[in-house]
Amino acid sequence: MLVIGVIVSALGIAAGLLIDWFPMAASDEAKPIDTLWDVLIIFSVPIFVLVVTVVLFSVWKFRMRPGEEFLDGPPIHGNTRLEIVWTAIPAIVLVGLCTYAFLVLRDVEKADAGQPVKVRVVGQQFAWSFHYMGANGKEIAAASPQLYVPVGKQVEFTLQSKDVLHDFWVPAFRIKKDAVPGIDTTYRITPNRIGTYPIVCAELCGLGHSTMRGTAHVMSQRAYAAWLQKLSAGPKPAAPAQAAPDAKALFTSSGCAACHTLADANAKGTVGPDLDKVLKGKDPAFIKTSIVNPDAQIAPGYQPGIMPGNFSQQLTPAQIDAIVKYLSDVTKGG
Ligand code: HEC
Ligand SMILES: [Cu+2]
Repeated sequence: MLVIGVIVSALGIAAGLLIDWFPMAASDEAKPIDTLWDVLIIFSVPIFVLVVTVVLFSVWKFRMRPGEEFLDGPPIHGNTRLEIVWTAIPAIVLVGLCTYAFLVLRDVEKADAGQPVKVRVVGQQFAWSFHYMGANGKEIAAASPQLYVPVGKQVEFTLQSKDVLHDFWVPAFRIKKDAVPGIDTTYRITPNRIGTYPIVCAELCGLGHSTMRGTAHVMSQRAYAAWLQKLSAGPKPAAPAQAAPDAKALFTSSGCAACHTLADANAKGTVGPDLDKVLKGKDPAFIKTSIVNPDAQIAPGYQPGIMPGNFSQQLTPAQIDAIVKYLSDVTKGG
């Protein structure tokens, strides 16, 4: 049994360490967390194997044989030494692992010297928005629908929610936390790899939960400064001549495509109505109201409160008009 146990444990640990459990790591916090995970695997696999081996061995060795149906087991009154050993060893292992986990937590939550980059993250069914501080120390009026952070600088997120519980998570950064209506929660990470990484909501928050996704851009410090400059300068006025081709891209980038089907934009979302079908013969005024005030009239078979009600703030009036014209044009035929 001992030989089998040792071999299976070794195989289990090897498999546990070889499996790529986590996505690409893009923050300083990821490494200690991933190492903690590996150490937990090294300790838990042999304990799992030991327990399962003893159970299987006992089932086989002490099983009831024909003719023993009415026999009682031998009267055993405990074994003090054995009980002390099997209580003490797990207690020592647990206290050790908890201490180690606590040290990792303290390490990943440590504040760097100097001011962090502060980002206010607001969750709302079913999108994130990101609010930044301007050079004058005031928050920039325009929010960003995507996250931009500089590489190599600690970032402090303050999480808020406008409606229900959400949970802000960039798996590449590893740490996540709930956004709770009415209170601010915070956490810090230090991005250490330039690239783009998915953002997900990790708390079931309604029918559109699975579409509550975004993109985190980790940029060089110089590119970040330039981007922030652009954000504080405000949105560029939309050029009317470009409105038509832009609208298709807007339809996808504003998140409409995640919930709606629209053949022209190659969108296959099924959370909301199929716009190719329901908008046929509808006038632009109806389409506009459906976007800026979705709960004014609910499409048959759907529920209110699923389509986000804040597109009139997220998009400029020119962008909304472009989407309305685009939807009206592409759903006319057929
Ligand atoms: C989270 C999912 C979701 C997103 C994102 C979303 N919608 Fe909707 N949409 C819905 C649902 C659900 C309905 C049906 C309920 C209602 O009428 O409000 C709907 C209804 C509509 C309607 C009315 C259809 C009808 O026949 O009444 C239009 C038009 C529409 N959406 C356009 C858009 C556009 C344009 C965008 C992007 C700017 C968008 N939607 C983003 C879920 C979504
Ligand atoms: Cu959510």
